[in-house]
Amino acid sequence: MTIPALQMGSLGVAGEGIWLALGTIGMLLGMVYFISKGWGVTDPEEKEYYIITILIPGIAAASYLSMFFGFGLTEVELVTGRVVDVYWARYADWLFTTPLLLLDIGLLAGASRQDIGALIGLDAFMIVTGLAATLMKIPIARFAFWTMSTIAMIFILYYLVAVLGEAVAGADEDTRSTFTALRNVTLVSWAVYPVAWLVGTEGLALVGLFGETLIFMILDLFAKVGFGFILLRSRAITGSSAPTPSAEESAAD
Ligand code: RET
Repeated sequence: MTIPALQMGSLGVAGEGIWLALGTIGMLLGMVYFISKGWGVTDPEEKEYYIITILIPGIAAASYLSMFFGFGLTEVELVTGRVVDVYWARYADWLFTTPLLLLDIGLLAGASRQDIGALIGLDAFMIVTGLAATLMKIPIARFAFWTMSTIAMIFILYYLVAVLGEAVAGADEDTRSTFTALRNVTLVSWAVYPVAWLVGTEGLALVGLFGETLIFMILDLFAKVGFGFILLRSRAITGSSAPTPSAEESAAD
């Protein structure tokens, strides 16, 4: 006897359930690692980074689990008759986690509230227009919204380099090098998302749901857990950026 819900949960539509399961586990492991690393941190500024960075894989784990159980999945029937399987839960995940990633990097760079606000506003616009692209029934409308979303993404990436790059210029060496590493992870991983959408089932369907789910899982783990690893291992987040006296200096006092 087969239980449809379980079978669906374990396999997905095209066997992609395996990637959703791995995505859930990867996010949970990342979250548990970040929690254990942050346990006992008392410095308020450092705590803030931990809270944001723990939430990111936590939200993603919930989204991946819902997709694994087939809850975050819907079908869109295009006017052409093609039926697209859409994991909408990703967009719910991204709507919350991408602003948190930008908040982390903005705080690290010492960006102004206005600049962080502008980045987050653009980001919400990118995700919502991306979701619109995904749910539209008319192919040309899908590509029009994809283009809008991609333009918003290009602005975000430009902002990261130009505006945040300028904000971080006066910071200490640890902060600057951590910022550069996080910025590069973000530039590289984010830029692949619209391409994955375009070649995947939502776009030109050159890659099936199985391959596309794998690509998104790798990107999500890199952009969230890889990002968190770099940030939380850095000395840039410990306390204020004022240098702490070295052991010899304190002993000499
Ligand atoms: C979509 C489709 C439409 C065009 C663009 C997209 C961009 C998505 C991005 C997602 C980033 C997600 C991250 C998740 C967490 O780790 C919506 C796929 C531009 C950039 C970083």
